[in-house]
Amino acid sequence: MAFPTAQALFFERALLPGGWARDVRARVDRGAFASVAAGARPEPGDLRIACAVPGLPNLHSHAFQRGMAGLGERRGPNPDSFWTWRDVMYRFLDRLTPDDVEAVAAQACVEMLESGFTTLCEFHYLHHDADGRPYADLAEMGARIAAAAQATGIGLTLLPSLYRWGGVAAQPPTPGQRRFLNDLDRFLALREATLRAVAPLEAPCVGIAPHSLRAVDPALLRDLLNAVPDGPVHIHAAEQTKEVEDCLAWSGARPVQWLLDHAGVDARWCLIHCTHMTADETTRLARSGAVAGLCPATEASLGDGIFDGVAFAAQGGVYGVGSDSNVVVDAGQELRLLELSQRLRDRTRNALATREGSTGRQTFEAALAGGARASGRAIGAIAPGLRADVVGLAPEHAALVGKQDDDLLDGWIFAARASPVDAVIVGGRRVVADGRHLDAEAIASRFAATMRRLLA
Ligand code: NGQ
Ligand code: ZN
Repeated sequence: MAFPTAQALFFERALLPGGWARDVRARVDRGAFASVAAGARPEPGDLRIACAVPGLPNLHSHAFQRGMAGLGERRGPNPDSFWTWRDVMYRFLDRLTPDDVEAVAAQACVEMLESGFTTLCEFHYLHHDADGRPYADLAEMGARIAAAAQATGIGLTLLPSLYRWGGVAAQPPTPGQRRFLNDLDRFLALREATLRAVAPLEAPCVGIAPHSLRAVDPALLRDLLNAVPDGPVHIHAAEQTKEVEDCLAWSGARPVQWLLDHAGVDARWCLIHCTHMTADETTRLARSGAVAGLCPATEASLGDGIFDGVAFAAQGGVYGVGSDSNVVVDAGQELRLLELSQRLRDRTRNALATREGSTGRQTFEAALAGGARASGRAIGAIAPGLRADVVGLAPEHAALVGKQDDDLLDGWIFAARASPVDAVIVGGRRVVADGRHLDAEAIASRFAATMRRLLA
């Protein structure tokens, strides 16, 4: 679908880097803001939005998992855990074809956009055919993620994942992992093919994602970092206590500690989850400039635990949010659950705010900055030079009506039942109007056909 493009946007109210402004006119050139001026007048042809905030980056997703949302909620014969969920997930992905992945990913992207996410950082490890053999195009599956992003208009950072082992200390992979596996040489070829696959997109980014310290060994991680010296590096770390124990038994260090000690963790890095850290790891991670990639809805769903956001934020740690397993896809709800989980644990209120004032505003701006850093794209604010990614909130929505400025963000994040996101612009192109993605119907019907077949 060709999305309508705007040369200029006019916001009655907008959240700019310096705070809320009125009557903002933003000119767009090749998908980026060319100028942003407050106190301006609208001109004919401007795309008008009542209340505009920057689009949020979704810094961690496995899009195909949207197809199994709600299918991991049955008690089994043995105690259920993250690891039994992972078995369900492996069985679900066993039969997925490239067409299936594209259909499911497109639906996930539509839902992301409708909820206020405008960039998808896709942590992509489902590379090979069902028998574990690579496709003729090594990046066949990555190309389907790119196709879904292109079809829906969402910005894309594609993070092909290097997955070599089945557990720490180079344990052999299990059959359920056969579609993920590569050695370094084939991974680097896959990455080249991924670069070609994303080339038709607007301002794409390709990073790397060593899956976890369970899936790569130290020498492989070092060789990977040497081979790809620039761009985002994402890795899962310390999501489950078993992972921490296994890592300690193998190396004498906890996962985040090991990475900080050995991997050169800096602002290029995004460590996903970091649920289980000591106070020392929390301080060191905050100082490293790396992004903590938090996925509160999935972390709750999988029974991971609660990230120490209060200490991390107080020490200037950089964080953002992701929808990970896509069990729910909702930008506002991720921020809500992030804050509420801290309150539940500590029996406090306004836990993640590091200064007086709106918690919604502070967590929203944190997630913009952290998500932008993790994405490696020029995004995260309504400012010249950055991608023109904007979310419009409906001021008449029940959770927003009568409110001003920061209260609008708090209303969205903490008090809305249905999402108040009504307009979404990505790279200057309108992809959501009146809360609906412009191609939502066709994408939903492809998704429905795929799901009926998969679940029959
Ligand atoms: C993943 N998901 O890669 O999809 C993982 C599960 C694993 C989350 N950690 C697999 N939420 O970590 O081994
Ligand atoms: Zn993940």
